[in-house]
Amino acid sequence: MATTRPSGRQFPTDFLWGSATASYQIEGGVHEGGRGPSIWDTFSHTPGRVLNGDTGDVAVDHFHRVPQDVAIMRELGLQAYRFSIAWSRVQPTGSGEFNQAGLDFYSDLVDRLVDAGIQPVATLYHWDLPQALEDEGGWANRQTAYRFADYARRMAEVLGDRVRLWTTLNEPWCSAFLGYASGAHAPGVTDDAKALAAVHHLNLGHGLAARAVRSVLGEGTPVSVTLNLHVTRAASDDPADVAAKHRIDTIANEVFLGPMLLGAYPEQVFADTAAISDWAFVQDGDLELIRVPLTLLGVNYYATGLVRAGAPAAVTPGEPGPDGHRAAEHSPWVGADQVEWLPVAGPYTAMGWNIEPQGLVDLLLELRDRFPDQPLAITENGAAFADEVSADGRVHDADRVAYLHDHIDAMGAAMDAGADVRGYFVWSLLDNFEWAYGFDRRFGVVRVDYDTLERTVKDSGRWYAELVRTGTVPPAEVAATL
Ligand code: IFM
Repeated sequence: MATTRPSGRQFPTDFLWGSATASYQIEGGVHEGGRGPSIWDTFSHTPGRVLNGDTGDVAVDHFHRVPQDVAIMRELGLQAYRFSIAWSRVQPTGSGEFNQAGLDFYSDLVDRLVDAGIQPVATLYHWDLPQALEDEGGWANRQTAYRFADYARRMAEVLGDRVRLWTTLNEPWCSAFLGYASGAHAPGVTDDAKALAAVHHLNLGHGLAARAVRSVLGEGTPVSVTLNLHVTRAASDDPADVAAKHRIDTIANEVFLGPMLLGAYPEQVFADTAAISDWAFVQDGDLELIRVPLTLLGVNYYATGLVRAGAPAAVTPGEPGPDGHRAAEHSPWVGADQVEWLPVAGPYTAMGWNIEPQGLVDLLLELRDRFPDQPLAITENGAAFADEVSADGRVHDADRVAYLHDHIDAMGAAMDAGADVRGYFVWSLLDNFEWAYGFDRRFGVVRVDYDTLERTVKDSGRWYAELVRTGTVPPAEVAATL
């Protein structure tokens, strides 16, 4: 894949460059150190749920390889590392007793990062809910939001002296709609009303957890949330197509941006979902709790979508759907059954996602216009490709280098136009368990051999290290020579 944008853009010296991972995707060690089961253990061990029957039992064995993985980050010169905490590792049933071995695991990780000069950025929830809480209704149960805040408070007490930025939730859209509507992700529930309840309880959990962290560490404590804001385009100017896009914007983005940043749900969502839910789970005072000042709004960006008015086309369960998500028999698009997703022009990554850096510019400029005082960070961006190890032992992942090159330049262009972006985290540090696609899709800038668990820095990792070192976007072609 050729690059489409220029090299050489310079970033501010205080811009933060990092990488990101998530607990279930990398840790393994699922039966060690007192960890309790999470919904992803249950889901991945249910036949047919994950491609090839893959599980995170071993994942990439990060649980046993923290020193090595931190050493790789240091070698790459990373300034920050965004990791997530497996709730059931530190509190096996999601309520009650905490597990000292689990707390020690993350405390050791954070110590090693600090020693290596890497800022720890902790995400409290990246999809691995303790199974015991799911047994009580999971995110469809309001109590989960309170349990989440209790857990957040404890983590602030244990790690708060060293963690530089707290993130409450990663991509709550996925937790709610892939988890409880399409069922393509854990816990695999297909109940639209529960998905909407989950939306609200995730929002409430965000607000309560942010407040809990700040109650321990002080009001000025840096807190963020990470959203996978969908960049969706209408197929035409026809008002029906524009309305279809608006419907997706509402259920994909506004149901989180609204309460978290503006203190209200968009009125449209109540109309669009009236046949499914009366939203009686929104209680007096909830919206005040949910809206907290965010130090950073985390933005995850990968691709764009295209819609028009009409009945959805049939999808093949298990295959990438035209909306970019793994298709299932049930749609994740609650209240949007008259919206048709259309294929977007390529090129594509191995996820079937279109490569469109301009989508990132458009997204950042929209956020600039709507929330001019809200600092942003790109908390995930990256690409899956079917990498191979070359005869020279290296991974010449030129497609990934080109993807990163173009998206990082696009981010810079948006910053030049006034988007207040403070940092960028490449997804992902390591090849890892890509949820329902198992180990079949590789996102890492560091290769993991899934037989030996050996790590090899790919050309993209070398290129990214050069970017971090110089603060300037290197030409993509140099990657193979670094
Ligand atoms: O691997 C995921 C990550 O866990 C959440 N954001 C998208 C990534 C790629 O699908």
